[in-house]
Amino acid sequence: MAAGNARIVRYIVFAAFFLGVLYLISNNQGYRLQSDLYNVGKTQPVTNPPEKEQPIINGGGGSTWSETLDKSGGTGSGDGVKSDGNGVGKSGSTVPGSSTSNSESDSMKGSTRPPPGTPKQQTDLGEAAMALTPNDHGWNDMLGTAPGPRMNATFVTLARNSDVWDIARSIRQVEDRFNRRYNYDWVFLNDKPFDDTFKKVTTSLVSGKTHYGEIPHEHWSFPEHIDQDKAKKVREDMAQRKIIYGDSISYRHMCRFESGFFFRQELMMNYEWYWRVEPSIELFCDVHYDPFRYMAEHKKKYSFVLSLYEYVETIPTLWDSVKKFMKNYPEHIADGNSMGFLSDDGGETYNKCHFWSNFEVGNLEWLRSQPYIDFFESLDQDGGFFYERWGDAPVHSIAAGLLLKKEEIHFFNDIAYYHVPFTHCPTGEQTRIDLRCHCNPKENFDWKGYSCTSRYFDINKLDKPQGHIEEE
Ligand SMILES: Nc1nc2c(ncn2[C@@H]2O[C@H](COP(=O)(O)OP(=O)(O)OP(=O)(O)O)[C@@H](O)[C@H]2O)c(=O)[nH]1
Ligand SMILES: [Mg+2]
Repeated sequence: MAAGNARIVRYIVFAAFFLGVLYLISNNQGYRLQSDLYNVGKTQPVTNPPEKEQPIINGGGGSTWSETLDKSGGTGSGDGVKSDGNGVGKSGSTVPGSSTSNSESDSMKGSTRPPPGTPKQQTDLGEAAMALTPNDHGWNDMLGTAPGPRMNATFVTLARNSDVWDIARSIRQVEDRFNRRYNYDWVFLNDKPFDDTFKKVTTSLVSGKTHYGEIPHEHWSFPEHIDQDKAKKVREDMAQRKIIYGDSISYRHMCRFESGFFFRQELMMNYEWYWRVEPSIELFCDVHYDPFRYMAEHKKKYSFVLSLYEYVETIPTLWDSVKKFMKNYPEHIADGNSMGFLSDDGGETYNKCHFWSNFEVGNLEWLRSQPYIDFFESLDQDGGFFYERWGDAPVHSIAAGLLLKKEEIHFFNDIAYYHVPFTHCPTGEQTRIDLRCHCNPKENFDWKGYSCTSRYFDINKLDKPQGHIEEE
């Protein structure tokens, strides 16, 4: 009897030990899945992933902070969902809230608004088509990681350490309206080393990887051929005439850098597409699809949301330089270009129209191509970045207008945007409702007298969005 009791006790002890081991194994597995999930969004983009982290030119301050900050509690980016190592959410079990609700999203057809908490669901994430309109499947799937492939793309911001809180606001909006579902990387560039606060705050807000680069001196200084005395006199004269930023040296370095160097910083060489974001901008509507993928699939190279006339005092001889370039490099001028956007007399004079470059989604390989580099270097030799105050907006716009076919320039009506003092609020009430916009349509600049956007529509023979007549 005693022997029988001892055997039962042994069985119980053995069973308890076995259950304990089982419990430990299953807990461990759960932990591993969880950490996979939260690390995966910080990997490189799907297409042409860079082999390794690249330091900036001259071995300056390029660094990657995502790995050094513990982000495994979520990033504060909406639902905190990350994508897998391929940049897309895994179908099935690892993306929270993406269990099985195909029928649910089907049943939402016709409505533009999913109930709060509706889980996103896609079975074939890698191949999923983009929903471009409310009638397309998946339009309402605004929770969780977005389906579909990722482009080799990054956000890019030039900023000073003192811009940290203004860029934080911009990032928050870009993440909430778009990137929390896509987890694209973000490259920050500065002529000085970024400080820890800047890195900590921005890394905590971006759902993709963050990279920080210090701009090499030769990209942020006077080229040798510039006559310093002449440049100084220009600044003094512009200060007297109260031309905005007319007396600023750093603003001129900024404009020259954005015109000719940002796209060839070592960190940017890892990418094919960029979306430029400045401090204190606003995004007023949800971005329902991937603008990078839209650009790639529709063969676009450059895009804009706002256009206007440049302040002539800052570019008196810019067009002379452009004409010199056209004469010297006729082979770079595209057939079917947008000269009609830039000039009212077939190229004799510049009408000052330009795309506002504080917002840009564009192709980096185009900017790194020989035609663009020849264009920039030709302008740079003429010295107008310092002898006048040429902005990167007219420089990029004239390049896009002359070196690209006109179909390669895209207007994003559905990306609602503000940079002081102008607003692009999508035309058409239904569009604004579908996109859940919070901008005041009365502030939309597109059809006002000082905008060049009508001209863009005219030369491309495009129909203006419904509702534009009421806004004009
Ligand atoms: N690192 C660095 N960034 C700068 C400097 N000056 C401007 N920037 C950045 O360059 C971009 C354009 O500068 P802004 O001052 O916004 O110029 P702007 O848009 O023409 O003028 P605002 O109306 O003042 O916005 C922004 O992203 C700035 O943060 C500078 O001296 N150093
Ligand atoms: Mg700005």
